[in-house]
Amino acid sequence: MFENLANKLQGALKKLRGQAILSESNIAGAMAEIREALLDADVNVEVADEFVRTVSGECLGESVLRSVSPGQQAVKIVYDKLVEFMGAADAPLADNAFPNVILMVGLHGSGKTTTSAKLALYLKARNKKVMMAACDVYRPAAIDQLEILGRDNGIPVHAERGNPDVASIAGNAVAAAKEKHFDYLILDTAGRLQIDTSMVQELIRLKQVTNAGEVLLVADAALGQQAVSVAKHFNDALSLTGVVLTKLDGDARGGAAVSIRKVAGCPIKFVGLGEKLENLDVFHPDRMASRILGMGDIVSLVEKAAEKFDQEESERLKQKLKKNEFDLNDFLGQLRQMSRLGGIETILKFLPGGGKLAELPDLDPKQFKRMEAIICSMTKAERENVDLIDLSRKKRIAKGCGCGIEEVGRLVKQFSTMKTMMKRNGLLGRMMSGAAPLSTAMPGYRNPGSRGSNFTPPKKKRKKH
Ligand SMILES: Nc1nc2c(ncn2[C@@H]2O[C@H](COP(=O)(O)OP(=O)(O)OP(=O)(O)O)[C@@H](O)[C@H]2O)c(=O)[nH]1
Ligand SMILES: [Mg+2]
Repeated sequence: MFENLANKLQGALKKLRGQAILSESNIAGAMAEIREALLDADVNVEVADEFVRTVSGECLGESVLRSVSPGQQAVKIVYDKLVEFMGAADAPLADNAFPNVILMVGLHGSGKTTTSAKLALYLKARNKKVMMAACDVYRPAAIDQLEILGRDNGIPVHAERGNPDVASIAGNAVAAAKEKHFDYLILDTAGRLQIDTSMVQELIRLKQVTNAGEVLLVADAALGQQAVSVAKHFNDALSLTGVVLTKLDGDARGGAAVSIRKVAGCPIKFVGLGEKLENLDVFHPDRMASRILGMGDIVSLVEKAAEKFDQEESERLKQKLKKNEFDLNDFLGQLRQMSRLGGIETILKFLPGGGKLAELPDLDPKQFKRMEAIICSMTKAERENVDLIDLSRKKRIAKGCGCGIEEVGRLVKQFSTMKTMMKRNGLLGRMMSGAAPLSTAMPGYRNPGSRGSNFTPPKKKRKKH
């Protein structure tokens, strides 16, 4: 996801980060690279220009130029701006009606039906009573598709075969949901190849009849700029309450995610990351920005773990993280468990710099086994304290598991980066409780408002020769 954008932005930021002094010219150079990266990612040109304009303005501000680490401050500004452009805060689903009606709209094939079922399962997992309604009457197979999804996942579906009047089906569905005390009713609607008047009229009618509190546009991220203009048109006609950006798993560019909020004016609420029904994530602008900038996403990792693994284990892990006692034994446990969630790529994507590692051409499921072998070749003391692992230990570990020293070094480095982030005053615990924004975990970020105690830049280790 977003590999191209992430690589290019990280490249531009690396240069900035290393600068002891920022000048107009080195900022201009970095901004030109950032602009190019955004445009290559298919970010809307006006959005890209506004992004670069505001970031450079802030980078040239007095407080940045005079700060102790201007380069790092500039990186922080880029991060904050990226979060702001993608939506600043999470946008939860409305939950104030009985039933809460969610109208799913979008172009043909964007993923409406799949996402309806994904969303139903998401809500069901949160103890909500959910019903779906088949409001695509134009394709008989559409009703079958929704009914099969409902049947396979234990979600009731309201369907009326033979009734061509979509508005009456929807009205009946709301009445049924009310009667049976459902918390949510998700309406799957028909898609068209392009937005046309009759489609819009039908959706407006559906919105009125059902009094839908959520009108979610399901948009295919792979369409890039086109997805953004579709969002704008739908928003103008229907006042969307949010967007579900689907097929992000196949989107290396990321332009839609960065531009939709600014251009269409409505928040991304969820993202679709695969065909399976569990591949739906809540969209967190801050976490997405930290992933794009290669800062990892440990909070998501913990939450994902919490959903899939038994609560006790995940609580134990959270406590260890809070106390900064998370060691390679836990990491190994997580590796083993995460492999059940979709392989090693899944866990790596969430670790700082892991996006890059996941891209390595030789990375395959066997890689996971190799990481396991590396950790298993370590002594108990080494697993509990990676700082012990010097060159001679690396050699011994490499020999023990039959891999290269550099592989051992890479794994240790990944883990150490993660630990450095967590060390900051139990930062992870505060992040998870919402008391500290993820931005404060950013490598190299010095909180301007703090009294200077919460962050010490990671010291560069001198290589022993
Ligand atoms: N890779 C990937 N595929 C997805 C995702 N969401 C949906 N799909 C796939 O996209 C295709 C179309 O999905 P549908 O849910 O049928 O799309 P729709 O919008 O209901 O289509 P119409 O009803 O024909 O308008 C299916 O093959 C889905 O499996 C996603 O997040 N990632
Ligand atoms: Mg459909």
